[in-house]
Amino acid sequence: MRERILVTSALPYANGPLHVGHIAGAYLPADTYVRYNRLAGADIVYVGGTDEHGTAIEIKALKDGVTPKELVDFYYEDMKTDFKNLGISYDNFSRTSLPVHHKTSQDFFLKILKNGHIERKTVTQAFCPKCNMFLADRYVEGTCPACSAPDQKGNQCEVCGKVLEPIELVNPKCITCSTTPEVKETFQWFIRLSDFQDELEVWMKSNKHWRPNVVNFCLNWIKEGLQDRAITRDLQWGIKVPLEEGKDKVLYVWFEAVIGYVSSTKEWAERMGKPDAWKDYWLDGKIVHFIGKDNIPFHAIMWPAFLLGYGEYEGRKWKLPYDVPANEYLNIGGKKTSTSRNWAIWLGDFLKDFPPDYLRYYLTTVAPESRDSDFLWEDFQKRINDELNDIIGNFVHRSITFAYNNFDGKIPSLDKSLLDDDDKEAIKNMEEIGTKVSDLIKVFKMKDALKEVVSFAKSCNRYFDKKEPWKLVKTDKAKAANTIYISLELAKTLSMVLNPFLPFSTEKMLKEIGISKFVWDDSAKLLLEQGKSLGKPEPIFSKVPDEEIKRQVQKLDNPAPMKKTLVKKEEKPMIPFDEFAKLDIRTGKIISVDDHPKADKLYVMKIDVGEERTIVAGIKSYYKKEELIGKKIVAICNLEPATIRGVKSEAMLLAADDGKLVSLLEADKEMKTGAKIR
Ligand code: B3M
Ligand code: ZN
Repeated sequence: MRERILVTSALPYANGPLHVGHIAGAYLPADTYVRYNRLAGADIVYVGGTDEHGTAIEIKALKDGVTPKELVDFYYEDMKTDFKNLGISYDNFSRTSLPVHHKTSQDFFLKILKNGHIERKTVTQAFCPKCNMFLADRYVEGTCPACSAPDQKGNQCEVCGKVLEPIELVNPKCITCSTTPEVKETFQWFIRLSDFQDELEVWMKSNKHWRPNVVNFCLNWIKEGLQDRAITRDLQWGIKVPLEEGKDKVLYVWFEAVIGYVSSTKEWAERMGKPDAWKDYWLDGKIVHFIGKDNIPFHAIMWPAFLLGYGEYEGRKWKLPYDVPANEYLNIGGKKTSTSRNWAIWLGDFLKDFPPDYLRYYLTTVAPESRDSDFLWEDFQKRINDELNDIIGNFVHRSITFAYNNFDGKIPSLDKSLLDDDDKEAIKNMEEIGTKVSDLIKVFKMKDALKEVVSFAKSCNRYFDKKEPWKLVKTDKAKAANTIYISLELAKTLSMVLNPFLPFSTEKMLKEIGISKFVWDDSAKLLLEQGKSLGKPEPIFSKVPDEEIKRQVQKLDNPAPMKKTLVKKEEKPMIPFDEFAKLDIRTGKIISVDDHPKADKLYVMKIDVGEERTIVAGIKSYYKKEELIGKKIVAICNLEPATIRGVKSEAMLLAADDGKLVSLLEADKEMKTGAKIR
């Protein structure tokens, strides 16, 4: 049976652009894994999306002077574009602000509550007397109580990784006004993680195939004894707690964000026209979460606890994560990426200057799989020039060019009776490389897998050099043909096994060899059609010049100031005059005004627009009845009637709305009613 796998990448906060550190951690390795599995014939779905709630969003919006909604709308598009340009091949890229996610999260909350693992508790919370609000998470900063690192946020210490409550910080400050917060009473809902302590421990110990750093981190956490965790917050922006007493609170972003993986899978299934398909993966598949190391506790302890707490879904248990291949950090030039200090290489910028595969290649060679690693511009140049260009690109290009120039642009024929030991060894290498690479990808060792490919490419070049086809072609054309046929097969295999890593360039390479579709196992086969025409060879890569690297280093040292989020104001499309002329706009007079029987903010009015019409208008907060009666107004008279809370409205008053005030458009008192406006 085909293996059924669901792969997720962490949902990035939609509060700033993506940088290469993000990519190395949770996105590129996931994409490589997914692309390999698709070629290998697995039934695999890859989902992600943006994380659009929580204080990380609210605070950035506040800083940029936009609303949270405007902020996330902007970065959702921005990230989606960046991911696409880098070839991150999501089957679905969702957003946690979508209704499907709100519903799914509330369902999780209510189910876990019903199963008795969530309880309401009185809590003391940081409260800023000056700002007059409770300070959730990142609204408080101070010194980490565990490792004494200064300037840590109230949710988690970036230095030692400890997950915190804001009031645990030493020397806490309100981030808005620097006031020392008070501690005040309120209530929140808590999940009793201790209910799952034993089950999680047994499970974690059984995860022998996981990276040891992840398992050890979690076992230490579990050993300390799992504490109850608040899963609600006093914020406006977010998913409402689905209970009457909780209507002013929202679900904690880390409670709902992980559920976003389920919501995104649901959205995918819906789009595919098989709305139940998500269940196959979540109730009966292998779930793999790609994340950065700071997200380990949320994915490997809390998320499994939520899934256990939910109990069965339609009689089946949720699958706990099959693996959580967390990566360490990618530093930049020896220093930790810091968006606040503007020390970062932004993905969008990078892709303006280099092809996406250059980044994919380099980031895989320095993947922080077992320890922090470093992005160094000089190293980048060296890898691209000496490996990607000189070893990989060169072999493919020289093989195709040789065939193109010496064999009429066609794939030469193979005479098996003439194969010598070198040929046989080259073919053997070709047959084996696919398995070597896939064995490593399957256990998330992308870096080692790519190393195997590079050493295979080296062996291909050695074969070519040793055979000296440029001499052979003059002395023994049949043997030269064999060499070039085999070289083309090697180039094909090289392109195929590189495809999960470098999807853009390998597609071009394969096209030159005449292949558009393939499966992983093809990489082990001699399958080129003799006599078939080759595409015109073009160099696939080119060297990165010294000046370019200098420019990049300078840019890193003197970055352009961070731009504020630019939110485009809504633009209305131009419409032809004919469309406008269809509107029947007339002057009218208000005859009577009554309260709407079922709505606080609405009036029901009678107006005279040449004939009498009933109209429902939401202007009660702005006008008293006596201000309205007798007023000469302007109304659109041919909109389809709408029934508003049970009353049919037969026209629409025109009014200006600047966000604060609403003002009815008026005609002069002397104006007749029913006059046409054009
Ligand atoms: N948004 C934190 C981050 O971007 C958080 C991940 C959520 S994964 C469900 O690193
Ligand atoms: Zn304050």
